[in-house]
Amino acid sequence: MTISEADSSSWTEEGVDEAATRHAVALAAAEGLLRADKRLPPWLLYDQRGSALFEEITELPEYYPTRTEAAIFAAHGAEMATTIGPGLALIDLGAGNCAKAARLFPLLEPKRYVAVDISVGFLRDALRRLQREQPHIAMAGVGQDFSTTLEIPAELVGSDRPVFFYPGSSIGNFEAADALALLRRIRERAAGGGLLIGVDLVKPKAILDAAYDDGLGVTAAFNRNALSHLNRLIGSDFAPRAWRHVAFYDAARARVEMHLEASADVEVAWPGGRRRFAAGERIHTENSCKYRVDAFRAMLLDAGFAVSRHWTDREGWFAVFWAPAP
Ligand code: AVJ
Repeated sequence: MTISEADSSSWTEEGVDEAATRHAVALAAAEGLLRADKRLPPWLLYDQRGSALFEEITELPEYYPTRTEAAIFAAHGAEMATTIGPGLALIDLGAGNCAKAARLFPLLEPKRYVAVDISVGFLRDALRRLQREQPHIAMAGVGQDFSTTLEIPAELVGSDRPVFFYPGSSIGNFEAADALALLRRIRERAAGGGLLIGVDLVKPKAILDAAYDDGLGVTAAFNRNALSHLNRLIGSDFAPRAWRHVAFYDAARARVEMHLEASADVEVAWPGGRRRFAAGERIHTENSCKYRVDAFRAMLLDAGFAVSRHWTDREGWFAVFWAPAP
């Protein structure tokens, strides 16, 4: 479905945002609670409140990734633009409020801007505003869960060079095999352009532990909100306050894990399922994988990109890679 808007931005949308589909997907996700390694999908973290809490997280002193990445773009954006070259269609994966991409417009001067996000309502408003400010860039929104499908209508890219933009180290949410599969999917659609991607790097455990378990408890609220979201979607009866936020860096796996831990014995029920949790039992809600520069470069090559270059902050905490797709 494509909706043309009065302001000339176009719109395509898939079923992901329809309430019925959402409900079915969430019900399937709840099956993860019946497994031995109990887990919930990380997208449950991002309803309206979850997205607002994540924005709060990005401003916490402990959460370094957002500001470190922004500093890298501020310091090296001009050089990135020269490296990437002109005539591009910028395809923003997980665009959200489109702010990160918009900050690059003056440098990259894209001919077209395609914003992709699973959360359509948020995106639609942001895009409409942006189109008004930048009438010379052809803008379009695509409502899509690009972790499973990545279909960008060809007319949205036209004859411009497709440059995918995937900031924030969101790639870290995927385990290695899934991350590689996503990079391959992007590569197949990036011919003549490439991928500009932000990646969080391996660093001392104390820094990572604090970044995902902040003093104000914002990350804890963010984590617990996944249960409220699930309750709303499928009618489960989790009491979020009875679950403790647990987050830690596992150096052997180079990833931060987030869990919710039952504070006491509880039984949780939902239409089609129920399960007892003993005090101390955990539900795994998110992984945030950290990379070494060499390992990530190898993954980009494995996905079919040409030799990449990258920019980093002075401490080497975060990296932005440009991976050309010849
Ligand atoms: C949005 C996936 C990049 O993993 O750092 C922040 C999400 N989780 N604090 C990350 C998150 C806990 C964030 N990403």
